[in-house]
Amino acid sequence: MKAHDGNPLTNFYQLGLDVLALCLFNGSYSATEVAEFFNHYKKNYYFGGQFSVDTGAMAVLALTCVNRSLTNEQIKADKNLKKIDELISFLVEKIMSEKKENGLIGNTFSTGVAMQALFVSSNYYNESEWDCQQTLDTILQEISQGVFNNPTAAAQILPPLMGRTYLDVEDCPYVSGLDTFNISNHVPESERSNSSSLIMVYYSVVINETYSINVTVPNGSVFLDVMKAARKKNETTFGFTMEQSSWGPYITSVQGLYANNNKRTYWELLSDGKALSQGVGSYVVHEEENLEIRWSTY
Ligand code: B12
Repeated sequence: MKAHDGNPLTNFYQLGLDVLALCLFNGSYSATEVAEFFNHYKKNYYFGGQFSVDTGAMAVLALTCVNRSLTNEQIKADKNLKKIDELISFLVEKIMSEKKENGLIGNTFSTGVAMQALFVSSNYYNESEWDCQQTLDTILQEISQGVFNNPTAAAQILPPLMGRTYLDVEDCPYVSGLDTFNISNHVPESERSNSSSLIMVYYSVVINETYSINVTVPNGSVFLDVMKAARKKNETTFGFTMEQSSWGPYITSVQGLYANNNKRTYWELLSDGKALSQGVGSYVVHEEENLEIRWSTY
C-alpha cells in the first residue's frame, strides 16, 4: 500500500477479511498497525467518491474482533488503540447514513454485511436509529423473488438471518459433508421469462468515445447475452474478455482495454446512466433499455 499512494492492490474489503481471519483464528498481527492502516487510509472506504457500505461493514467486523481481544492495559499503554474505538464509531455512523426508506442499507447486496456490522456494534448507536425488523422484512421479500440465488450473495445474508455474524465463526477441527455439497449457479427454467419472444435494447461501450449498437435478444436475457450479441455483429468494437469469480462472470476487458488494479481502473455497468447493482451474468435486461459499459476508475 505504501508503494501505491496508500491504495491496496486488492481492496479494503479484503484487508478487513484478512484481519478478521487472523483475529478469529489466533494468527499473529499487530493491533497498533491494524489501527493505523484502517484509520490512515480512509479514502479506501470509498469507490468513485461513494462510501462502500460492504467495505465499511467488513472493517467494523474486523475491528470489533481486534477490539474485543485487547486488554485495558494494552489500550492504556498505546494511545493508537483508542483510535479503533473512534474508527468503529465513525464507520457505524457512515453505515447508518446509507439506510434507505425500505430498510436496506446501501443496496440489497451490502445489507447482509451491514446487518452483521450493526449486530456487533450496538453500543455505538441508539436502538431507535435502526428498525432491524423492517430491514429483515425487505430482505425476506427480496429472497422470495430469487434475488439471493447467487451463492456468494446468500453466504453474506445467511448469518444475520440466523442472528449470527462472521464473528461467530469458529475453527472447526472437522467439517463433514462439504465434499458432497454441490454449489450450482443454475437458475431454474421457470424463473426465466418466456424466451420465445424477442426484445430490443441499446448497448454502448464508452471509453473516450461512445460506440453504440441496437441488439435483439430473447426476453429474459442477461447483460452478458447482449454483449455476446453485439460482439457477434462487430468483434473489433464489441469484443470483450471476462473471468469467473465468486459472484459470477467479471468483465476484464473490452476492445482489448484491460482493467488494472494498480491503476484502479475497471469496466462499469450502467443502465439508463445509473450504475447496476448486479453483474453481467445476473442482470436481466428490459425492452428498449439503454445499457452501457464504461471505462471508469474507483
Ligand atoms: C472491491 C469490489 C469491487 C472492485 C473490484 C476490483 C478490486 N480491485 O477489488 C470494483 C470497484 C472494480 C468493483 C466493480 C464492480 N462491482 Co464490486 N465489489 C467489491 C466488493 C466491495 C469487495 C469484493 C471482494 O474483494 N471480495 C473478497 C474477495 C476475497 O472475493 P473475490 O470473489 O475474489 O473478489 C473479487 C470479485 O468479487 C470481483 N468483483 C468485484 N465486484 C464484482 C461484481 C461482480 C458482479 C462480479 C462478477 C465480480 C466482482 O473483484 C474482487 C477482487 O478481485 C464487493 C462487496 C461484497 N459484499 O462482496 C462488491 C460487489 C461484489 N460488487 C458488486 C457490483 C454490482 C459491481 C459492478 C457490477 C458495479 C457496476 N455497476 O459496474 C462492478 C463489476 C463490473 C464488471 N466489470 O464485471 C456487487 C455485486 C452484487 C451482485 N449481486 O452481483 C457487490 C456485492 C457490491 C454491492 N453491494 O452492490 N467491485
